[in-house]
Amino acid sequence: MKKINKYNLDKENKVTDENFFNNRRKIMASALAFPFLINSNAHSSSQKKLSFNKDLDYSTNEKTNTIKQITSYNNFYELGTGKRDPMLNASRLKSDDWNLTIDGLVENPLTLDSEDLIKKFQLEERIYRLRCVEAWSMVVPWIGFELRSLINLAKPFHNAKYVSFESILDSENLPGQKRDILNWPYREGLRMDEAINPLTMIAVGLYGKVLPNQNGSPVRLIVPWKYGFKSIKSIVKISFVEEIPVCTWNEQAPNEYGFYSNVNPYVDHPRWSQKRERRIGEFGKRDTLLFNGYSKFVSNLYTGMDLEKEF
Ligand SMILES: Nc1nc2c(c(=O)[nH]1)N[C@H]1C(S)=C(S)[C@@H](COP(=O)(O)O)O[C@H]1N2
Ligand SMILES: [Mo]
Repeated sequence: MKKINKYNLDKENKVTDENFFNNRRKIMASALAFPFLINSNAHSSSQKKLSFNKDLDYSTNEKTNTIKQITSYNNFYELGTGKRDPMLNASRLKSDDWNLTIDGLVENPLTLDSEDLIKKFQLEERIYRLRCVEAWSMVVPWIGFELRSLINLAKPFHNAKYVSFESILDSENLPGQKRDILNWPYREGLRMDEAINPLTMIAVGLYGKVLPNQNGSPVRLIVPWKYGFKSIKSIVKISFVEEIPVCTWNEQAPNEYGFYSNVNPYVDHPRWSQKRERRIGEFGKRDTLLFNGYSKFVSNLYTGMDLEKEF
């Protein structure tokens, strides 16, 4: 039985500490030296620009993937199962007149439209690693706000133990939903303490502009220490619930995808290793880090848990 303390957390923490320390200056420096990175023209010119602060506490200083890589190599099964399908079918996602409903065990249920999502919260840019369970990774400059700001607004009751998320259901337009490849709509969930962790983010943009459709327009979740599939796209509903919520990939193959799905090089997927990963745009592979390198911020959430059983 492997417990969390056997993973040599101190060593992991030291490595991430150094990374995060080095970040602070480099982020500022690269923003000054390469302003075109922020005004990339790979987003269509019609896409709305966002104003935001740059986060210095949680962002990585690693080289960001290009806007082209981030928008042409995607997982978004509603738009098809191929990596280029989400880009090719992007216009099939109807993201105008969007409403995000927050309900369940809350004092203050509310509905936010696209304008509210951009205006109601102070937006910031967070450069995070995204590690897909398929063993590739990217570094993305997301723009959004902490999920806990939204949670504070909704005021969940004490018996709300989990947060459940639901994506758009539109089988008329979304090509992937014409087939029963998954049990639609796509659903995900977090434990309340994971949801209020400051790393957990609601993203409304990337590279300075609103989200491209293929990346989950107009609003998605980002949980950087978990495998990419937890970061649910194009959310229409967030519910506060008492019982552990249904999660699409867990429901699909419970022996392969657990509820937690924390990035963990010591627990392999039953059909492939999770020890290494390919950063999109690079040759060769890198070592995968426990909690995707975010141990410092999240390892305390799992103290005493057997991460091999609760994967
Ligand atoms: N609604 C929905 N959200 C989703 C998915 C999906 O198929 N549908 N795929 C997930 C997976 S497997 C990954 S790796 C990430 C990919 O995000 P990106 O395409 O923005 O890099 O989105 C996640 N969110
Ligand atoms: Mo993924």
